[in-house]
Amino acid sequence: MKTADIMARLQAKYPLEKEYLQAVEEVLESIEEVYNQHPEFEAVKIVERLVEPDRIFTFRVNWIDDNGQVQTNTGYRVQFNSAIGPYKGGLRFHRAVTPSMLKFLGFEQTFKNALTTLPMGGAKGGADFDPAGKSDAEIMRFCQAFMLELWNCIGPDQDIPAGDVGVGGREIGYLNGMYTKLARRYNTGVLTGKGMSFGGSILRPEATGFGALYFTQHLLAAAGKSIEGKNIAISGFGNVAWGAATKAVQLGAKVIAISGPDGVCHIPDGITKEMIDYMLVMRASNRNRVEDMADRFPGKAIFTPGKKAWSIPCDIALPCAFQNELSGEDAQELKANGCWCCCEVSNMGCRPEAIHFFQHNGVLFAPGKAVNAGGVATSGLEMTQNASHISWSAKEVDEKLHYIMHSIHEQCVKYGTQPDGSIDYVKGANIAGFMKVAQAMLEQGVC
Ligand code: 2IT
Repeated sequence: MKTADIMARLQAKYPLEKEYLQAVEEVLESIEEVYNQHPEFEAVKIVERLVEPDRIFTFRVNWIDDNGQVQTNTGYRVQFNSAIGPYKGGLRFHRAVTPSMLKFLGFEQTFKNALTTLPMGGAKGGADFDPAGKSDAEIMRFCQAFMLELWNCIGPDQDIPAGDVGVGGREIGYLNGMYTKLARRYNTGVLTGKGMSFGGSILRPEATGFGALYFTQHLLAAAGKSIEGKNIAISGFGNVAWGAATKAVQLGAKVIAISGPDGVCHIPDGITKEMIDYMLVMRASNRNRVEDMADRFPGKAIFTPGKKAWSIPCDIALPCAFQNELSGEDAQELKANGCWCCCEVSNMGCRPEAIHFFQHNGVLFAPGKAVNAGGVATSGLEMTQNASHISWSAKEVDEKLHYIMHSIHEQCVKYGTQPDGSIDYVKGANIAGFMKVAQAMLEQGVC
């Protein structure tokens, strides 16, 4: 297999699908050498099959806004790969959602889920619906209309969606209510990230951020460093950024910046519990403005419009917002300001130039599919609890999450350790995830 040949074919076939092509190229470059040492994979065209989703459902979603006007959006579910288990992955509601975005996310999810040690295949879905400025009633009607189209394609042993950007606990509640009504199935295991009163797992809301910090701790320990007292810059103020900020503070670090689409808040004394709580209020408001933090905590959070979190000097950068949010220039600015570690928490948060710069300029870097896998892993734990009709304590879930993040780090070390002893976490995560999926495909024949 030659990455260049496969990429040329995919580029000709999907010339406009930039995010998808970017995600596939990153993985293929990492695995090419190992793949070519396995002629049994090549014999059954594992890579050619793995880069294409199993199937994509596309559907129109009609709903009525608060003014009585009919609105139309497009919804999707990309069932990417089921070699190691039922399809699993989040739903994204964002105005920029396209098949390319969901194919990249489904592709990444396939490897991420393989890393979790749990039996889950990869999927992603969502709609080009923009939650910004929508009322609660509009969000509910949209979720119900979306599920009216989706319910037939999913099921607890088939495909289990969850949240992602624009889909949190509130949206999962509305989606689950409609699924239950349509399917007349009261087994609560078809969506994860549910409320605690109807089958949700304790710690699922925090899990992506907590897991990211546990992974960061392992990465720092492997480099002979610790997180205590370090300055951390975080992008975003959604569920993932909130969990990351909470755990960072618990572990003795100082979060000195959070950012949003409108700019950055510099927090020189470090984020407080009140500010972390306020992130949830900002997210729920659908205003999508980080300046609200500066208005609420004058003098403590200093807002600069149009700037990113990466303009604030820090030790550790944690992108927690959106794909390609950290550019090559951002990486250079971070390094020039003293940053020496970047753990990507968002899916494909860093541009390839940024990753290249970090890796060649002594900045420790780990990719999203390893760092953020604690979210979907805890979704897997929610599925286990639902299937066995029990619920675990916070301690039990947290211990399992710790174990999983440790195991993901070990897999990165196993497959990513370089001849000079350094760890290439991009290679490590991609090869470890790939080997598991490829082996599962091989053993199950061409189907
Ligand atoms: O990107 C992700 O891993 C998620 N949005 C979570 C998916 C899940 O099924 O919990």
